[in-house]
Amino acid sequence: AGVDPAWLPREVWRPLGSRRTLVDGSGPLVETVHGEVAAGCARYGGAVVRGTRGARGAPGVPDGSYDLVLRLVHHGGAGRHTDPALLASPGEEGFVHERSGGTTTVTASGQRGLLYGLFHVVRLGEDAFRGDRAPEAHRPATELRMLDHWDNVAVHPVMGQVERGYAGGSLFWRDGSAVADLERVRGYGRLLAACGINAVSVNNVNVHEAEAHLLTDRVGDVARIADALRPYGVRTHLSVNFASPVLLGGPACADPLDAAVREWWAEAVRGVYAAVPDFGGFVVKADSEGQPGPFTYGRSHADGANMLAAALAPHGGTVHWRAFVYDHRQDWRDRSSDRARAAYDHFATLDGEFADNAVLQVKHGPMDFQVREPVSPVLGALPRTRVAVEVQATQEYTGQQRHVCWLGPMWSEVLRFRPGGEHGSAVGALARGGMVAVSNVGDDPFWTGHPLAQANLYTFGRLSWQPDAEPRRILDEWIALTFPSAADRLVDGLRTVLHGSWRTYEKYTAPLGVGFMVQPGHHYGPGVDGYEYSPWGTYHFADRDGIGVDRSAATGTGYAAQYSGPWAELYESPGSCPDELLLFFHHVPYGHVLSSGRTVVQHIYDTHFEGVAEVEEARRVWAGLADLVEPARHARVAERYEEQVRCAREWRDQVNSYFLRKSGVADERGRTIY
Ligand code: GCW
Repeated sequence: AGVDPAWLPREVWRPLGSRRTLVDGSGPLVETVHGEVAAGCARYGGAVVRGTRGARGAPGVPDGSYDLVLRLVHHGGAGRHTDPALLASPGEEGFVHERSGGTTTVTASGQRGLLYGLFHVVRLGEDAFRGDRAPEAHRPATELRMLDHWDNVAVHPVMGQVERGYAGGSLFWRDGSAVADLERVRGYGRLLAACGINAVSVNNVNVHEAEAHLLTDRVGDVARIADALRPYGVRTHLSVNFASPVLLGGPACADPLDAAVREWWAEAVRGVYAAVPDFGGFVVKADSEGQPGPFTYGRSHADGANMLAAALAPHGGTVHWRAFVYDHRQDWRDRSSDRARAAYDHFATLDGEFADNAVLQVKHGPMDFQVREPVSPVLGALPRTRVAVEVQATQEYTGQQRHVCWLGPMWSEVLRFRPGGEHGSAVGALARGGMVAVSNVGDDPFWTGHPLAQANLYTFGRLSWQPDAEPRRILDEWIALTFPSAADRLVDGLRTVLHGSWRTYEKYTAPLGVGFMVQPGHHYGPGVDGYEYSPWGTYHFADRDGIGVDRSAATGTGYAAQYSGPWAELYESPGSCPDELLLFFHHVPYGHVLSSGRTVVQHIYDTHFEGVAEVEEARRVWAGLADLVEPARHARVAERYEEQVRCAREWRDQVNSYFLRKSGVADERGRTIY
């Protein structure tokens, strides 16, 4: 009650709910499917029949008397497909969808497959019940499609309850334990299943004192959450502290090669599986930003990951080991060290050393979720390692869910990038370890704070299922589900305000890939020199003559040489480096002419004026949709546009004034710069 239905408003059930459906098969997720169909039918007058034979319909009733058949076929069971390979191919999570003789059929050999098949029919709406359709197999590109929550159980004095959370408190934790009423958690699982996500990590990767106990004496809390997510095929994972043995009263060290430490972890994992039989595994941030790790004991990150992998393996669990390892106590005076190099320098040489159930979880860019970064060279550098791509749905650096910033196009660019050049595989195919997003969800009634930020969560889910999908098609799907029977004017308006919003955000913030320039600590709003003399390794090096970081091999930090294929060469020279990444790779004078024909400083002025104008225009378009959107949702977005316009102007004026003062170069068009 009081919670936004997001992309599953009741009307989306009308086509299915007004028809006759057979749900055939048995198992807990088949019960979920049946429950969903029954609820739809109760609303819209259809009927659902329950079969449990796993083949050939309910006793005595031919399939043809149903509009929809949702069937779980057991391995080796009798299917009605002429081509058994087609039926076998979808795997545990896939399904086959077809339509003939007035009956739509979804067949799956795994229960999750049936659930995803159901939501496929929901997405198709009336189209699912029209014409004929030859059998199509649908299956996810990768078996792990995960959201990481940076939620603290205890409210952290600096970071609050959800680190980098912009949607209220935690969905899972309240007053120091798992929330008493798990209805919303269950509803979350349902939304996730409807966009293809099958795993959630329920606590922050910075594992503080209270949260460390989730692994042992507090595992009952984790089990309650897992019980709520399980009916929707979502497995629960936990972030753990590498020094857990020490913190939780085990051996006095956490050396991954120490027998007593290994036995401590094996025992802890046995306890977790006793409470959560389908537990997914661990997420680990080690030797990063103050978190403990194997370096303390002179061990490698493969040693660390493999110890946890060994403890998890007998139970079928996976360890997600994050590659976000860098020196956060850098000396800004030292121009030879480069944070961008760190992940590759630490991990590329470990290829082939990780256990089969260890996944290396790599941030999509080499720095930290900036609005524009090159794709991390790590993603193409470990062919013998299961690598997962990590993106950030929570908008830490992209407007903190006060600004509209639809990230579909950015994620799609990452997933389509081919690290080995045009003939090599895309990142979406190389990421055999899965796709992970830092969740943007909290206990906010709209789930994501900004109602339009729901589109990011949905888009991530669908891209994780199909990384080469066209993001605009996914956005249209989200619009159609979230705003059923929307007038064309509303559909057009939503497209207008969302499609270009990432590029708009890029225009009014840090230019040409240089990154950061945010207020230190909370990271909201402009702070051009906010991190310039800090230990965090995030510099732009602007002076009176120029700006940017020389990461070339010839004269800079050598980062560009971490790429293979044609990329190393392309990024090496300012002449061939794409404009949007120029300042990431090169330090150039303000008068340097971009391939667009504009100078760097004029580009900065122009884009900042344009960016603000685009936000003002989006605010106007949104205001014009007031008659077509429910008042509460409209008002929430409208209010956030006020803040976005204010903040974008602040960005424009600070960035433009900064560069005018540094460079002394006037704006060609004589606009107001302070
Ligand atoms: O983006 C940075 C954030 C930290 C975060 C870290 C990480 C959880 O500023 O708050 O810590 O990344 O990814 O581990």
